[in-house]
Amino acid sequence: MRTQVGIVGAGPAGLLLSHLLHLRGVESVIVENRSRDYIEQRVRAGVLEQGTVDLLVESGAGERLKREALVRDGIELRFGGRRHVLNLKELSGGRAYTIYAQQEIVKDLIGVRLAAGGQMHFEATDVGVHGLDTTAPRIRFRTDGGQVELQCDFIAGCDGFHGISRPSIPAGALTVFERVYPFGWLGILVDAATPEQETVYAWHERGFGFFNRRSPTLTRHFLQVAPDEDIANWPDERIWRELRVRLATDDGWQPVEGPVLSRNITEMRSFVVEPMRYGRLYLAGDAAHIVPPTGAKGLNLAVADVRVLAPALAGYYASGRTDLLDAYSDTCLKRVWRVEHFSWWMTSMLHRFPDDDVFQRRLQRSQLDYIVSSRAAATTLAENYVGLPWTTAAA
Ligand code: FAS
Repeated sequence: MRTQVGIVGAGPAGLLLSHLLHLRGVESVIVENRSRDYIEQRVRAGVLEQGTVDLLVESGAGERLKREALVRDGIELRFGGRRHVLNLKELSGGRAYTIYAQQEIVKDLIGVRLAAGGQMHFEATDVGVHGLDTTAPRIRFRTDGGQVELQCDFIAGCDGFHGISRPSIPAGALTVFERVYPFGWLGILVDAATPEQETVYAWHERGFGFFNRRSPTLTRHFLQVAPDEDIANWPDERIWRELRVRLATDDGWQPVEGPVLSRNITEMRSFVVEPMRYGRLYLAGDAAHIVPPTGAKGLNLAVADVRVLAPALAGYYASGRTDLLDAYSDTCLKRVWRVEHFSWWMTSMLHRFPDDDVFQRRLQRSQLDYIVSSRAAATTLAENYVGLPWTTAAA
């Protein structure tokens, strides 16, 4: 088989890249090792920056998002039993954030790709990339029909942190920057109708707590737990008991309990590789960088990468220009490191660290008190949370 751009992975990065390339007349084929059904059910992110929403809507992949998503103006910082709502929209000059589940974006993007005749191979096995430092790289994989070799001009490695693209790059060609946090997040998705309210970030003696209203009938909660925690040790009642304690307020707020639809424990790490390219292989999304979910940035950063990569590839086909391709990694890494800092900062401020002492706790509390009492400090959080404006024009 032959195509212009071979894409490994049908997550938000791979699917959106294929869609944006299609809009620019560039052909692509996606190779995904999971089933369509599995990736359309996989619960992950749900907080979208203004820019992510604008790009999905402008590119024609946001019709359902516009109808069903929840647009939020603020977040609530909760500590010392008090609630502190930050109006992010007002603080950031009118930019808000949107709540719409990642799996719904994946469904929408698969929908627009199929409607446009897009080629996607699900449940591919033995996926491998080859000839990366040649002008004819190839993706090899197996389907029910047998062994396939997909010849490409370029390969986009959009296969996430545990994919095969990044490890296919020769050792020494990449520099790795990493920080693994000494805790994880136990996350639950709950079938519970809750009244309108802002996303809650709680700082508590017993560890971090989180609440967000994913839809009028679904809520998402996270609890800080030990990094090697076994989810079997957390029956529903223990989860609710801990949420009631960590999210408690002087005015008696209580989480609305309901059937737990999904649960998992996510490790927390910050990870970046430089450069985000090797030969004709371009890494995008979690394949190149990971942020702890405290800043709600993972999905948005994947979108930011392909927003740079799509016009760079299209520019090559339109006029043979390679300057945007050559600048791809440096362009993306500016935003990557800004977002890495914000996510590390939110994580450091809101979690208990095993080795922290009362001095560390006082510093965290002072940071929180400063944010809720200083417009300058609140504005810093706000503009990073809703997403800094794109610095690069969509060429
Ligand atoms: P993805 O991981 O989404 O997609 C990669 C795709 O490649 C997957 O479909 C995978 O099946 C496929 N693939 C992997 N190996 C392959 C191979 N060898 N061959 C072919 N295909 C292969 N972010 C937030 O902001 N908030 C959250 O609450 C949040 N929760 C998360 C929970 C979990 C458990 C995880 C892992 C991440 C979470 N994130 C969250 C971050 C998440 O949203 C990612 O940043 C986002 O999925 C990145 O998108 P992609 O880069 O497209 O990678």
